[in-house]
Amino acid sequence: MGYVKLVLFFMLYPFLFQLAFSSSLPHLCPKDQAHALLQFRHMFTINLNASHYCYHPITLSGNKSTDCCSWNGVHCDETTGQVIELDLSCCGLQGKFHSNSSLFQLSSLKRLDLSYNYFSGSLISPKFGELSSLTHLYLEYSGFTGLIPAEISHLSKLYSLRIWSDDPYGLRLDPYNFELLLKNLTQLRYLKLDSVNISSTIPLNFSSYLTILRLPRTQLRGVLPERVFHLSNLKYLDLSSNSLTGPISSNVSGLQNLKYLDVSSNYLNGTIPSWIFSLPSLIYLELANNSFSGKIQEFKSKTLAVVSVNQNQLQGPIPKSLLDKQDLQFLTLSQNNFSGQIPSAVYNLKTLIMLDLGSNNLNGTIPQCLGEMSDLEVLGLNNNRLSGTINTTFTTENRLRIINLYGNKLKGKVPPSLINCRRLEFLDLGNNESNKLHGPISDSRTDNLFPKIRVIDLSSNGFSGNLPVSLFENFQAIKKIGENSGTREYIAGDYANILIVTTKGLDQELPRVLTTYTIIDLSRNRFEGHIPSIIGDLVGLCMLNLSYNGLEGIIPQSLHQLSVLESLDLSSNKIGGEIPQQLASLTFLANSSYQGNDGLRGLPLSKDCGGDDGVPQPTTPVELDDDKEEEGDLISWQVVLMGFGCGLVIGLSIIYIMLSTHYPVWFSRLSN
Ligand SMILES: *[C@@H]1O[C@H](CO)[C@@H](O)[C@H](O)[C@H]1NC(C)=O
Ligand SMILES: *[C@@H]1O[C@H](CO)[C@@H](O)[C@H](O)[C@H]1NC(C)=O
Ligand SMILES: *[C@@H]1O[C@H](CO)[C@@H](O)[C@H](O)[C@H]1NC(C)=O
Ligand SMILES: *[C@@H]1O[C@H](CO)[C@@H](O)[C@H](O)[C@H]1NC(C)=O
Ligand SMILES: *[C@@H]1O[C@H](CO)[C@@H](O)[C@H](O)[C@H]1NC(C)=O
Ligand SMILES: *[C@@H]1O[C@H](CO)[C@@H](O)[C@H](O)[C@H]1NC(C)=O
Ligand SMILES: *[C@@H]1O[C@H](CO)[C@@H](O)[C@H](O)[C@H]1NC(C)=O
Ligand SMILES: *[C@@H]1O[C@H](CO)[C@@H](O)[C@H](O)[C@H]1NC(C)=O
Ligand SMILES: CC(=O)N[C@H]1CO[C@H](CO)[C@@H](O)[C@@H]1O
Repeated sequence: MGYVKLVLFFMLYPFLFQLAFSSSLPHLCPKDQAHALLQFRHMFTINLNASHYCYHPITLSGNKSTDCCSWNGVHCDETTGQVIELDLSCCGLQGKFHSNSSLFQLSSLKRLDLSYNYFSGSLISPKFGELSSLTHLYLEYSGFTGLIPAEISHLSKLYSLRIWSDDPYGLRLDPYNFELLLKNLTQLRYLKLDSVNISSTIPLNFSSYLTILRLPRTQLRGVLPERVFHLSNLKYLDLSSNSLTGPISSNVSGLQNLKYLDVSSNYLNGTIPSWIFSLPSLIYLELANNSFSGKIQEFKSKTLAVVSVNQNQLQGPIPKSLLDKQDLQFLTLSQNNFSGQIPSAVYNLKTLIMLDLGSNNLNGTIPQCLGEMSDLEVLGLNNNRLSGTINTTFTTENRLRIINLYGNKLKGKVPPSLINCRRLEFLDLGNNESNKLHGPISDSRTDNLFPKIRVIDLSSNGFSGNLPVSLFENFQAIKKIGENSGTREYIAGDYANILIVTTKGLDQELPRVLTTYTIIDLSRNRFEGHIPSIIGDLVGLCMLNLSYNGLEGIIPQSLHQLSVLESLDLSSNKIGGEIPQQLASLTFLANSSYQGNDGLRGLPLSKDCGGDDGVPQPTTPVELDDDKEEEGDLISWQVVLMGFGCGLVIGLSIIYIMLSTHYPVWFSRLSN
């Protein structure tokens, strides 16, 4: 990840540089300016806790008896002493920002940065339009609501305007004012309006100086006008998460400097025009989640770092030219109809971090060298037609966090070197039904096996032998109960939202999986022997499915420690005996949603069986079944409840938010 940040940092460096406030020589600021600043400061309280975007909050200090030009974030003109630059970003300022604010007395201001504060519910005052010297105005994530006033368009010297609303319904820009703004701000180089409700088509009159145009989540609709691509200085274009329709014009040339193109999450269709593949400086290409069809052509850019075209209707082979991009870090082609084999030359992509080819039509075998790609963290080959063995050696240096081979036709033994994947959080080898993976999944080594694993799905294969006790012992991440409060962590961390995870247990595709959602699914294999009581130590477990195996013996009492378990399926085994009384302490049993409990013996009856609110699909309550008792110890039982404890429901609500704030976190931190 450090490397990605580095690359993107350099890519954005010229723009970040504009932000750097130049240092100036000592000088005295006029008293009225100092007074205005102090007065402004006293309008607000400081809340340094809230904004997670601010890593180094600035303390706004002012001392009447010192020169205000020496205060943090304040810069003055060297000759007049007037305040010309004010950087109050990340100061934790909290309170209402009124039109009578003394800030508007600083009439010489050229740069004003108020981003990342809490002026919650404050309107953007028309008085901003009177700060006529402004070249840079940053109002990102600072809690402003209402309408962006037309007066902003008076700021004809504006070079850079950045407004990002933290509330998607909070800020609105009238389509007419939007056009006005664009027409009048003839010097504009950098325009970013993020999550501002504009709800119009894209106007045609832009400043031809525009270098960075970012209008994501602004409810833009209609076709993407060709005019946008005639902005020859454009380096950075982001129109993602809007409602743009139709094809992208093919009649485009120039754009020698375009580094970043993101039109993902729109309704664009047709083929991807060939000029996109010819862009010489392209680093970042995001076309995901549209309806593009046809083939991908060979890429000319040598600098590509990110190619993300997932969730379209693309087909054909994986382009060869992608395999010699020395800087490629993210390649996501999933959820299309790409066919052919995975070229083994993929190994040449030494910098690749994410290879997501899932849900396509790929066949052939898994290239042998994949386990040797030293930077690879995410390998998604699920839901294809891959066959043969997993004949790769995972080196001890590998950094894999996700391996998803679900839904292929793989067979043979799981490579013993899999145990070298110490960073693994998600392993899905499930549903390789037609051929079946088998073999022992652990060896005699008992230390450090998958300490970070949170989801392991080996279902519908041919694994045999006793349940792998030594594996369970090392599932450190499941041995604690995940915290659902505070910031959410996702499997695969920061870039998880460009990864779609499919698991059978969830029976749906989740854009990202909360790290608190832990799954062990070993169903439909040939495991035998007893259920080891050590499973009871996996207290963070949300879902355990051991059904359709040859397990026998009794249910260990230790299972009652699984206090956040939402789903337990032990059906179709040869488990016998009493169901331990202690299982009554499992909260989901108290919540009584059962299914298919034929033959349960002694499962504690709960008081509020079935039908109560908030609990999904309660079915048959538990009953004793004497007939089954006569069949000896062969008891088939199943308890199912999809609950709330482990965050699936929370996870789903997060997905919505994720779709509307599409940026990978690591990216927004750098670029906003
Ligand atoms: C303000 O600055 C003066 C001069 O440097 C210093 O003596 C005084 O302690 C400062 N006051 C505060 C409140 O920091
Ligand atoms: C500024 O306006 C607000 C709201 O109208 C008012 O409450 C406040 O007293 C005013 N402050 C000054 C210094 O006039
Ligand atoms: C355009 O900017 C000028 C200031 O240069 C201003 O006088 C004029 O009113 C602005 N036009 C609009 C339509 O806002
Ligand atoms: C805006 O663009 C349209 C189409 O290019 C053009 O006809 C019109 O004259 C432009 N208006 C202004 C004010 O520049
Ligand atoms: C693209 O979508 C539009 C509707 O937005 C539709 O009319 C058109 O036929 C589609 N074109 C293709 C090539 O699918
Ligand atoms: C996927 O591509 C294959 C050809 O490789 C084609 O036969 C099939 O119809 C395509 N499937 C879809 C859903 O477009
Ligand atoms: C795995 O790859 C090695 C090295 O190429 C080869 O010798 C071996 O036959 C392969 N095994 C299988 C089962 O394909
Ligand atoms: C457990 O796995 C079996 C077979 O893979 C599946 O049919 C069943 O629905 C699963 N149980 C739960 C509760 O998901
Ligand atoms: C005993 C117990 O944990 N009951 C829980 C059942 O589920 C509801 C939510 O649907 C919880 O509020 C209860 O605490």
